[in-house]
Order: sequence, then structure tokens, then C-alpha cells
Amino acid sequence: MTTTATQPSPNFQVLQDFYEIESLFNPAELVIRDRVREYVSSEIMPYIKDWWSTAQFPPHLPQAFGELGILGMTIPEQYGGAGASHLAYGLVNRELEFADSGMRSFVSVQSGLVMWPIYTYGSDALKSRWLSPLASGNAIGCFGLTEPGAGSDPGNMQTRVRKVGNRYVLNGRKRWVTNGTIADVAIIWAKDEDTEQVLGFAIDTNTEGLSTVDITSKMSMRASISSELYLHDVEVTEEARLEIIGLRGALSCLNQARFGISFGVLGAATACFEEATTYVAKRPAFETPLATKQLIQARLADMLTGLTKGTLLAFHLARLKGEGRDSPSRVSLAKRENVRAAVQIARSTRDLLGANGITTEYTTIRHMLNLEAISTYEGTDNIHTLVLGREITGQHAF
Ligand code: TGC
Ligand code: FAD
Repeated sequence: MTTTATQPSPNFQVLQDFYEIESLFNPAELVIRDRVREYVSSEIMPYIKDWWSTAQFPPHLPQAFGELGILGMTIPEQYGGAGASHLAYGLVNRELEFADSGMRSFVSVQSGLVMWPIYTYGSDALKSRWLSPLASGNAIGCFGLTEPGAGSDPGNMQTRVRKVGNRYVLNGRKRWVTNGTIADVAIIWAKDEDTEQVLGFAIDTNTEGLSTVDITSKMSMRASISSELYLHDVEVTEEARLEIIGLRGALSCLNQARFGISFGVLGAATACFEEATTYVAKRPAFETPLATKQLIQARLADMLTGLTKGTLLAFHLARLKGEGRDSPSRVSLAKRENVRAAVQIARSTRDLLGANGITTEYTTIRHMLNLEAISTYEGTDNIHTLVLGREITGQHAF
């Protein structure tokens, strides 16, 4: 048999929610999920391959995301947020990353790494200056923690700040800053020259001495902007300083983004799983479709299991987060495990697609390459392993 006409088609609606988690979502969560799904389907899916291939993040997207109400959506409405649940935010991440990780990354950074610290640690003046424009997408934010010589170990950052009268002066260099060249406000972490304590600032990117340049040689996250950011005697007022002292200020922001990633990567993995399932139903080999082969079915079974376990993990983490019980190591476990599952599903799909799997005619190679970056950013796989090792043994093994 070489034709496919009689093959039953997979029911993705059932497979996407194999353990019927959706029955636990509230109506508001489903409404926002569906609204974003519709937007992704009509306004992102038809174009994303080109955006990724030509390495562009279209400038109309921030405002479109603002109109959808998905920027800083867990922040209270008085600051321009939607006061939405963490689960709703997670589901939005999953929908966006079904299209491309770069779409989710923009929303992650803007919401978790820029709006969240301004909301949590910013003065009233900072909140009223930035939160509403960031929520509407009229302003864009970025987060500078990583440096050329300090990625996994941000405690070794070289960027320095010194207090001069009632102002602060910053010098240093940040690397791999998502949205760096398009940002209006940059959250920058620097060590106090006197105390060696890490301090955080929300800096208007028009401030003299601050400059940026894009990293253009990426083979991953091509529909997302990654930049270098230089600070040369950048002077800011006390008002720009975040009210938190120590590395924990910066690390607390990462929990927000890592949470979103644990949902987001399920979207990329779902896109790959659907592509694999559709492809093997049609692709003949040795006279029958690949879907009839036991080894192929075993692969699909592993994919469905990975997706289902990942969904349960992310969903429960959202519930814990809602109750303030999302400890950093719980977040680490979900980030590490769900990224691993997604990478595995993407690589496995790439293989099932054969030679076609290395072309951008299929979506999987794009997701697979994006997921490589996600395995590195927001804490590498090794770093999250060591966070869990420390939780288990009490021993710091970094
Ligand atoms: P350590 O001694 O463990 O901690 C220093 C202080 O911070 C506290 N802490 C945390 N607080 C909140 N949340 C967390 N996740 C925290 N982890 C630690 C800790 O309790 C301590 O507080 P205190 O009050 O006692 O001083 O610090 P360490 O230097 O040994 O480092 C620990 C380690 C390795 C886990 C940390 O440095 C780390 O997470 N490294 C990975 C760096 C990272 O993930 N960078 C991400 C940059 S942003 C990014 O990638 C954006 S990608 C774009 C997108 O999201 O889409
Ligand atoms: P390194 O820290 O040099 O790690 C290299 C390897 O060594 C990894 O395998 C790591 O696991 C391993 N390793 C490190 N330490 C240990 C150890 N103690 N034991 C065992 N193994 C270890 N950063 C920002 O601040 N803001 C952003 O917006 C941002 N966006 C990003 C977007 C993209 C697309 C990418 C790729 C990165 C982004 N980053 C951002 C940076 C990201 O957070 C760092 O790349 C990440 O933290 C890892 O740092 P590194 O690249 O310097 O790798």
C-alpha cells in the first residue's frame, strides 16, 4: 500500500490536551488563550517563516501584543496590566511559541524581566513613567544581566556603578540583551564600586553614554533581536534605581521568565509533534506509510508522553505560583524538564522528516534551532541541574 487516502487523521484537539487539563481552566483563561490563538494563526503563522529566514522582528508586533492585552498581563490593571492569572500568562506563552520562540521571548522579556521588576522594585515615579507605555507596546524594554565574561555566573559581572552626589554613574558592557537595540528602557544590573553589592536600574536608553549594537550571526532565535549594550559614564538619578540590593534582585526576575518558558516550549514542541504526526501519516516507506511502523509509533508515543507530562508540570507550577509557593528550585525543575522534553521532541521530529526536516519548508528545524538557545538562556541545563543538586544535598556545586 502506498497511498494515504484511507489513513485516519489524528485528532490534535484531543492529543493537545490528552489529560483534559483544559477542564480546569477558568473562562477568562480560555478567552485570552483563544484570542491569542486566533491572532497567532492569522497574523503570525503566515509570515513567521519569512521573518525568521530574513532575521527580523517586525516593528508592528509590540503594539499588536499590547492591544491583545498580553504585555505584563499579571500586573494590576491600574498599571496597564490585565490582572490576569499566572496560568493565563502561561497559556499565552504556549500559544505564541507554537508559532516561534522569538514571539514568546519578546513577551517574556517585556513582562517578566522589565515590567515585573519595575512593578515590584520601582519607585512610584518609575512605575508611572514606564508601566502603561510598556503594557500598550508603545515602549519596549530590555534586561541586561549577562556580560561577555559572565553568563551562568552573573555574580562575576564587571559592570560597575558609583554614587556621585545624588546621582549614579554606570560603566560596563552587557551581551545577549533581547530587544537591546529597539528598547526605550533598559533594566541594568551593576556592582556598586564601594560595597560590591549588585544594584539594579531602569535606564532610559536615550541617556548619554548608552549605546547598542545587534548580534547578527545567530542561527537560532532569528525572529528575535539580541544585542550588545555599552555603558560609558551613563549618569542616572536616584529615581532610576530599583529598590532592591544584592544579586537576588536580578535572580528574582529570572523566576518570572523561567516560569513562562516552562509553558512556552510546550508550544514549540506541540508544533513539532503535529508536524511529525501529519508527516508520518502520509510518507510512504517500504510500501506503507511511516505511521504503520512500530518504531515510528514508539517515537510518537514518547512525544505525546513528554508533552502531557510537561503540561501537567507547568499547570501545577502555575497553581503553586498563584499561591506564592513557586520556589526558585521548583521553577528550575520545570524549566529544565520542559526544555529537555521540547528539545527531544523537536530533534525526534527533525529525524522523522528525513531530509525534508532540514528545510524551512517544514517548521521543525526552526523550532529545533530556537530551542537550542532556550536550553542555554534563563539558566543553562547544567545550572538548573546544580540548583536542584543544591536543593537535594545542601551542597553548592557550581
Ligand atoms: P546564590 O548565592 O545562589 O544567590 C545569591 C542570592 O540570590 C538568591 N537567589 C535567588 N533569589 C530569587 N530567585 C532565584 N532564582 C534565586 N537564586 C538565588 C539567593 O537566595 C541569594 O540571596 P541572599 O539574600 O542570600 O544574598 O548566587 P550564585 O552566585 O551562587 O548563583 C546561583 C546561580 C548560578 C543559580 C545563579 O547565578 C543563576 O541563576 N545563574 C544563571 C544566570 C541566568 O539564568 N541568566 C539569565 C539572564 S536573562 C536571560 O537569559 C533572558 S533570555 C530571554 C527570555 O527570557 O526570553
Ligand atoms: P556559559 O556560562 O559560559 O556556559 C557555557 C557552558 O558551561 C554551558 O554548558 C554551561 O551549562 C556550562 N557551565 C557553566 N558553569 C558551570 C558549572 N558551574 N558547572 C558545570 N557547567 C557549567 N541575558 C540577559 O541578561 N538578558 C537577555 O535578554 C538575554 N537574552 C538572551 C537571548 C538569547 C537568544 C540567548 C542565546 C541568550 C540570552 N541571554 C540574555 C544570555 C543567557 O542568559 C546566557 O547565554 C546564559 O545565562 C548562559 O551564559 P553563557 O552564554 O555565558 O554560557
